[in-house]
Amino acid sequence: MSAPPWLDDVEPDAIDAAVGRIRQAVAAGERVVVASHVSPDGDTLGGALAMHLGLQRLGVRSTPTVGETPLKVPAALAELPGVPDLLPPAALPPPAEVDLLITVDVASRERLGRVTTYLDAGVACLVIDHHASADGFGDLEVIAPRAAAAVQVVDEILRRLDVPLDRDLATCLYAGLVTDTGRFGHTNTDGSVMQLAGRLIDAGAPHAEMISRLFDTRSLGELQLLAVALARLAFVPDVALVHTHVTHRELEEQGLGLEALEAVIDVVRSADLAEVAFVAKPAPDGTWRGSLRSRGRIDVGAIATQLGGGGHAMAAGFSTTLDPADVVAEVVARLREV
Ligand SMILES: [Mn+2]
Repeated sequence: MSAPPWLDDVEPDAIDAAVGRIRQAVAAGERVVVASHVSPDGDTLGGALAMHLGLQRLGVRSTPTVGETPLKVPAALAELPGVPDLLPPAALPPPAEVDLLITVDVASRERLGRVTTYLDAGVACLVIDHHASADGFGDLEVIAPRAAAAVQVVDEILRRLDVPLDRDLATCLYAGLVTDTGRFGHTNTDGSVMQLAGRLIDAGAPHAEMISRLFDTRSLGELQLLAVALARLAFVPDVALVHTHVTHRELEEQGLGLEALEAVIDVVRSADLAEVAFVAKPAPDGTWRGSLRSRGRIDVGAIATQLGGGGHAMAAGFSTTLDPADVVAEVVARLREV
């Protein structure tokens, strides 16, 4: 098997150093905490749980966590192996008893939530990530900006540690791979992604079941919210913009959080005539967050930047105090200048 292309952009010694540090943890009987970022998704949770289970296979005392209280695991990820081992921040061992913190898919210190207490106390930290914007809070870092998912890096490290790929590990890693590639639909899906997917399915990752749970399962409330958003859907033909919004009250009525609006954006952006999709999401403080998606012809990152936000060419966002009708007018004005 040839080396995956994303390895080209990783500091040459970084993976060896990470593997060496974990071997040291094994040899010295160290205590390790493995952390996901707050509001965990499939990549950070799948990657952290795979690392945790891998460490356990090596005989390391490992504890996985998410630095928020209450610790909420999305329903679609609740069945992942290792989830029962997750400890909330209050139940974690004190810094003096922890030798190493490993973070997975955590691009910035604040995304660690309450786990930052370990950093503040000077606990050694190994960062495993694939964000180009990673802010360098670790003592040792393996950052792979061209990897589609952090789980690819976790897999590489576990492989070099000779941890056998079993069904549980494969299931966790697969959750990250399908999440961050949009079930292999995003442009970050390359041969190395598909090769890893093949290995994970061969090792027992329940492919169809996971896709169904992660992408094709919605609560009734989420569907009702979608109905509200779609009833309000509007189209601006000259700039090929589809847009809608959902109010804070409508979210509350369904007992849903802002993350439920990701599904709304995914459906709205599928409109065949749309080059750009825009959804205004109500922030808890009464302001709005604008989410922009492009089909590829228009750089929505540039538009979001003009409006005080940022992001990528295909997906971007910004915050605003304008109400949805006014913010749509702003977006349309910017699109007319493109
Ligand atoms: Mn990720």
